[in-house]
Amino acid sequence: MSAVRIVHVGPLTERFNQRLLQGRDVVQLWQQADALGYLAEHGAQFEVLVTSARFGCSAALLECLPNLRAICSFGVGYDAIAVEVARQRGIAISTTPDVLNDCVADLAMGLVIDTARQLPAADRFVREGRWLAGHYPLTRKVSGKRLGIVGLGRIGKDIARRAEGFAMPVRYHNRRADPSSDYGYEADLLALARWADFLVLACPGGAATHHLIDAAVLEALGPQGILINISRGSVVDQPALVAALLAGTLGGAGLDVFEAEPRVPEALFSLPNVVLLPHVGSGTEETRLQMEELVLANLQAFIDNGELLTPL
Ligand code: 8YV
Repeated sequence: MSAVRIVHVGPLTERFNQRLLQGRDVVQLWQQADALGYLAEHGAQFEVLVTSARFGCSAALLECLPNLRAICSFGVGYDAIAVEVARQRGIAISTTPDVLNDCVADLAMGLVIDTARQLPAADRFVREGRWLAGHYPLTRKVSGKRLGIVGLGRIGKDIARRAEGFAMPVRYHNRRADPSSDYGYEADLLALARWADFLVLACPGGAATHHLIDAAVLEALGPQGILINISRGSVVDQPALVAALLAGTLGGAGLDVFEAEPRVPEALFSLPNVVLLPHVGSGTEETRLQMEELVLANLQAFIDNGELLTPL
């Protein structure tokens, strides 16, 4: 049994919860009737915290853990982790980058096609017997259309590579141009939205990108434009998005993430040009297993030699 005490803040799969327990001194915080009361009494014992992109780690939680040295998170997003507070205290943070790029990029392209060709609505049309009464309306072509990417990071680049297979010209918007990329850089997000047929959001969440996609960007994308979001719901001004879709001033939206997950605006449920997914970007057996392995490998490396494998 390792001497390092670990606090596990939110349940993942039962398999992961059990693997984490093997040979380690782990307290599952969600099993405590009064988690904050428990931490007020015992918080000083913990050196490592295990969490996920969803559960994160707030500044208030960090305050209860005066001797914490590392946070190992399941997921690549860290917008729910109080990163600045952790940095100031010298707490190391690991996430699970790269292992989920394929699945998230696959899902982004899936949403591009599903939304433009209205596959879920066409499927409902067949299941409800409506084909017997007439043809499904025409939809929009994907191949050769212009794809704008907001956030050309690791996942954004994998989306761009896939889009090339569909002969789609790609341009991107980042805070700064990426010298390692040959794709066209657009410093002005509105100009990218005006140019794009599809605007795909692959940037991190958090304060720096909060409501980056506002009513003006949606208007620039326009009645033929389609918004795809596989990053974070907070990047989009969701009421503005709903209003644009209901008014028909935006052509469609394929969304895997929402501002107040798992709550999704019901006004979108009946729109055939909107595809709604329950945050499943990385949600395949293969990828989730690799994410698990990487969390455990980070944890073990930290316990063994004080170093994380994939630090932020
Ligand atoms: C999470 C995610 O893994 O990686 C991320 O940032 O959003 C997902 O892949 C999932 O929500 C579990 O926390």
